[in-house]
Amino acid sequence: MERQYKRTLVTTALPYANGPVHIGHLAGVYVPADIYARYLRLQGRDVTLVGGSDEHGVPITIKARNEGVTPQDIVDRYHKIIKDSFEELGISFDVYSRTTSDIHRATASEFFTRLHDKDQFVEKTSMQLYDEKAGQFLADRYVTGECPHCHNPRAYGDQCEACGTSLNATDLVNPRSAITGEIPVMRETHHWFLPLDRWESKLREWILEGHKEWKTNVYGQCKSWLDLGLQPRAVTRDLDWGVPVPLKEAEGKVLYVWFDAPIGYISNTKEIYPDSWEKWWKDPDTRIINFIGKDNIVFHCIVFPAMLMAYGDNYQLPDNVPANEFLNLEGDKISTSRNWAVWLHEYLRDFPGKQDVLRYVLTANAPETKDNDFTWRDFQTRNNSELVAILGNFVNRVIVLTHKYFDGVVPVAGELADIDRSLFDEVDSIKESLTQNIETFHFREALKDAMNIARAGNKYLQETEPWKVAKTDMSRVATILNTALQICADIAVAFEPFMPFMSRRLADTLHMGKLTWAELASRDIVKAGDSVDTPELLFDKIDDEAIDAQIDRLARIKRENELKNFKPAEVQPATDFETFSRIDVRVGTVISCEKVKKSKKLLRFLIDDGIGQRTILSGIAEHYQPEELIGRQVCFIANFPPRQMMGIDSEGMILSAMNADGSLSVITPSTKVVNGAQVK
Ligand code: B3M
Ligand code: ZN
Repeated sequence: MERQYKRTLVTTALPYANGPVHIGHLAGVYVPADIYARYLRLQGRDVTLVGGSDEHGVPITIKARNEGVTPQDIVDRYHKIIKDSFEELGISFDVYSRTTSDIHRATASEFFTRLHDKDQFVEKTSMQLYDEKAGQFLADRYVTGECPHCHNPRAYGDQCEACGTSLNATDLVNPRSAITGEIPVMRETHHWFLPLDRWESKLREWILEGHKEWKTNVYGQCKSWLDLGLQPRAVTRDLDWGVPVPLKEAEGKVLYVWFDAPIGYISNTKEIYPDSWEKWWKDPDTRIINFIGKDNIVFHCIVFPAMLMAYGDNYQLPDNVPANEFLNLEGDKISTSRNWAVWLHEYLRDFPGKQDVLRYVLTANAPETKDNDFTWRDFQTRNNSELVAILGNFVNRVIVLTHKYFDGVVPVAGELADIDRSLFDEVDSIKESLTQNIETFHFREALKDAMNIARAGNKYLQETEPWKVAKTDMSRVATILNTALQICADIAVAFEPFMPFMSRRLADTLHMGKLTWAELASRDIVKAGDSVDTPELLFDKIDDEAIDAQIDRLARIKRENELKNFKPAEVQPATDFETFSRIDVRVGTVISCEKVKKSKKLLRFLIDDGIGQRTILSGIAEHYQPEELIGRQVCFIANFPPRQMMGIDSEGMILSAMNADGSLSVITPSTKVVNGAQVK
């Protein structure tokens, strides 16, 4: 029997305030969490949705250093962007706060002090990486180097993003300071460690025995961590940005960001419930659910629970941590540093009023069990052929017909026919699957269930054809449209967690009050005699132009990254003038140019080489339209022996330079020269 709880605390990973949030964050954490919290509210259950900005950590100080501003400037900027864009997307936080708040610093300090007073730390003096030029220790992202596990050359001091391994800075091979690029030296320092090994058996029992129902990707990662054996983890850092360690002997040290950040869930709860926050954290009648991305599993399933166990005081542990995998963008990993992302605040600017479309597409493509991909074409297709053509079309037809035949008043239904009853039965069974899927965090499947209500409605209209029946039997039309209007109301309820803006607009059109999950699939959500507003399209088509603009933007970013990261090929081994002079490079004018049939790469050139004309084939068809080369002067090697390709004799080789993105650019003289001129 499923345990009954009095309330649910839903937490969401606190995004680092060193940049805006992007669609990967939304698909991984915030849209699923909001779906779940909204659903619980529709069920009339007591729920609190907690969010906030994670404002400490080295990425923020590095960004501040690079911009010549303070870390507080950085977090103030991005906390606002993140908070405002979440609000505009309809992420229904009960609190969205920040870890530079006074209440957080006090809560995190108290948490550390309590563990310190209970002797829950191990103190260690160890040798750490130190940058003599910058005059500071190198923790976390302040140092990069080769990952000892997967040999990723750009692993960080706390984690390798390639294989997800959590690292200590001293584990890195060939470490380099991210501040000065210098090779760090080792210097002695003193830190406080959380002895995770002490909690290993309790964690093993709690997770591996007690939570077999967790998602396999979460359960699996915890098991492999526990099987590896847990090690003490440093919870303090030699940094000046963070929550100061509340010990006089710890001058100049701060709490490790991953120690203070999860405590942010507690401080944010305190902020909105100053007198009753403890019932959300220390009452076994509260169910705690942590929504996170897969790179945060260890911190939420191993480290923070160990901290809560060490603290004691009846702190409750999460009942589930439904971590998602990663969302990629157009086949490539989303990356803040490479600007390879769709930023939420930019989406909201470029697609005003289309919050629901993004929520829908990110849920439909959510990386719930494996990494998945977002493409702009898929975004457009789902909007146009699912939201417009299925959902919006059904609702619009029903409301238009209600106005056409009954002046916008819900008609009285007569005796139901079999087809009417089977529609209601179908929505009944959809509701069961929909509820089950949301309860078990299968939001992609749940969204399909919700869309099946609209599909069933369309099929019902097609089969009952009220526009034809209207010629002979208006009472039958009344029953059909009353039934169809109930399905429209079902859509308003079922989609509220997924697309709250559309849901509210539709509910208002149907003059529905507060929505409840209980009314879903009932047969009289809208009452005969109630009026229905004039229809407004719930969704409109997204045209190619809007999508092309986004695809072009990404193409520009890709080119910029390629140029930025371009490393010229190694210079060839030494040669000499005598060898070079045997290669006869000439200038010629392109008389004609055409694609070679059945070849993707080859262009056929006829060149005036000053002596006569020669045919040369060149593999640049993917980089040039033939007509743009006609009349141009090109450089070519004149004394290569003729070579047959695709049955054509090619007499020479046209010279091109390869750009960072692999594109080819033909070499031409800077001023017009005579055909046949030698290149020296
Ligand atoms: N700031 C987000 C991340 O690792 C991290 C989450 C903290 S949740 C307490 O991208
Ligand atoms: Zn690695």
